[in-house]
Amino acid sequence: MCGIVAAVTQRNITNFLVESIKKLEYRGYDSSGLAIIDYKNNIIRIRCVGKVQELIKKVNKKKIFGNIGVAHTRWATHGKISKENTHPHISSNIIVVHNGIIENTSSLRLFLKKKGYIFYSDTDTEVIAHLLHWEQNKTKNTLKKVIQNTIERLHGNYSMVVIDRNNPSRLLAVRSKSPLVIGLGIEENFVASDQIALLNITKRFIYLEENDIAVITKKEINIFNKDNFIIKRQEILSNIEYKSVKKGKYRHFMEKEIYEQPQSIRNTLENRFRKNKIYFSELKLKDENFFYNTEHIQIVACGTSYNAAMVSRYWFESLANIPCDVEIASEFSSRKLAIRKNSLLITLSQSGETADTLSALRYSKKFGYLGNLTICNMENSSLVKESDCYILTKAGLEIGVASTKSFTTQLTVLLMLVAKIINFKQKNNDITKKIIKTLNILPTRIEEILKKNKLIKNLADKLVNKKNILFLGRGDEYPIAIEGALKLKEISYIHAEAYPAGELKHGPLAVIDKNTPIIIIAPKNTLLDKIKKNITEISSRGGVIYIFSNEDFDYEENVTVIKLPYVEELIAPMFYVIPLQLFAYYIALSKGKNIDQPRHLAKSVTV
Ligand code: HGA
Repeated sequence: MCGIVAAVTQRNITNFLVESIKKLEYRGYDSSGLAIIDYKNNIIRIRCVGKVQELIKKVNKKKIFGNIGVAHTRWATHGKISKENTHPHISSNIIVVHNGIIENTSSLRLFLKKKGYIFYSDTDTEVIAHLLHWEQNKTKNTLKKVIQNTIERLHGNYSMVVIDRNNPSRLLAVRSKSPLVIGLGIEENFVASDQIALLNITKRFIYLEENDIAVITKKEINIFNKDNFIIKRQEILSNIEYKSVKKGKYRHFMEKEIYEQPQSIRNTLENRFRKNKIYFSELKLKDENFFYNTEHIQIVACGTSYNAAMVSRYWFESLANIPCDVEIASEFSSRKLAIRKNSLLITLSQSGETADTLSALRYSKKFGYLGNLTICNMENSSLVKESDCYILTKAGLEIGVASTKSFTTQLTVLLMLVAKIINFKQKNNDITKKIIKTLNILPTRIEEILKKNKLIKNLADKLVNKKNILFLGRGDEYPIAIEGALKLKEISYIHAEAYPAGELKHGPLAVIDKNTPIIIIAPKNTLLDKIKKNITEISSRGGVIYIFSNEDFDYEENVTVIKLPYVEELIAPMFYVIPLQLFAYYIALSKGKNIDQPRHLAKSVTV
């Protein structure tokens, strides 16, 4: 959350800053701003509420020339959405953009007010700016030393870029909890929260690690670790294609990403099967010992990743016979854990920067887990770096805030992992063979269901004005119902809830009336007879039901069947989530919502 871009260059950086910050808008879109030190050594700051497009309009009306500057797109945590609270924040000669939360803001504010500082915003970031200025004035130290002294007083997260107008040849970048990447140019250098902001300028990147401070000029980059030693961080060459961040023929990134799922799954499966065995090149031999010894699996995740984990619990237990628990990351790290014997911790996150999941991983290290594994879409992410081992989903860049292809590729990896663990634990190879065979069919099955988009659009047109919608499922389709409800809430703002179909009569049945449609995921499987009984219970109480199924039903009024193509039971969760993604998308489209950037949300939840 919050996007940062900074540059120190030979050329005028104004256009670069606005174009690059636009690419980080997915990280926060409450407001955006930039500050440039111009050729006359003035600080030119432009800020505005709303989309980066508003900032671009404002910037285009001015002629600004400078070689050093920063830009920021905000997802507010401290202080309302207003121009005053928009970054960059300035204290005299010090300019700061920040991603994170300073927990001791109140006491530091009080301290600084007593020293005579005036606050123009309610943000924690302005506290950092004033504190840096106060420290610099008091000690006359170098900016690096000033930052090092200042961060000792900060409690919380503070990835930031700082510029000093009195020495406008360097950027200082500090990484604490949220990612920062340095882009290497020729006699110019850049910083950003995510490499996609810089891909049209460079392919060469250096990722800062926790507590690094980088001093960056046009020609030089010096990185200091938390013990103040100069440290060499690895330079990587990005293989992400710049064109992949365009919408192409689609109206929204979310729509594009829904349709990309067959290919993302193919990419995720590629080169991972050998002689009926699963092979992850990312895993070392020693990592595989974890699987051999695993007697319990604990998965920790948030949001859509949590829903994927919930599906996999059914697989781990029913196919591999390994007990599996799944927990929301923020809850996991708020309690004292009693861990199971030989328990493997698995974290799941698209970005690998999800703050709650990272905290949970760090917290888990205080307990005696057998080891930890992360399943993630970003190879250079914090979760990958801090975990014992990792497996990558190959979803490609996901820009839409509402996750789609991350979910189905996570499920693909999780099912492969189940097969891999079975390889280690059981002599019988039949289940692994079946999983491999079925996973190979999955992309085609998804292509088949994507062709049914008109059926889903018709349903969305029918239900677009509803205030509440319920989703029901049983077994591994229950988490799919949860994911369907989450997608609908995220992008259409319609209130939606999901329940296991058998649970309705224990309370929620009371809310059923003709205005609350119920979408039931009911594929032809071993649970179908049970779900049919639940359908009867609801329809006899006047509930209006829409069933997504590949089975024929002979119900009468109030029940509509949306007949979907055949799918193998094993991969039904990845298949049935597709119509739910499309359903949410079409409803939000008809309502004219901002689908890729829904209100109050942001992608990559780093705070
Ligand atoms: N706390 C700062 C930055 C917020 C942030 O990093 N969001 O992801 C603010 O509220 O402006």
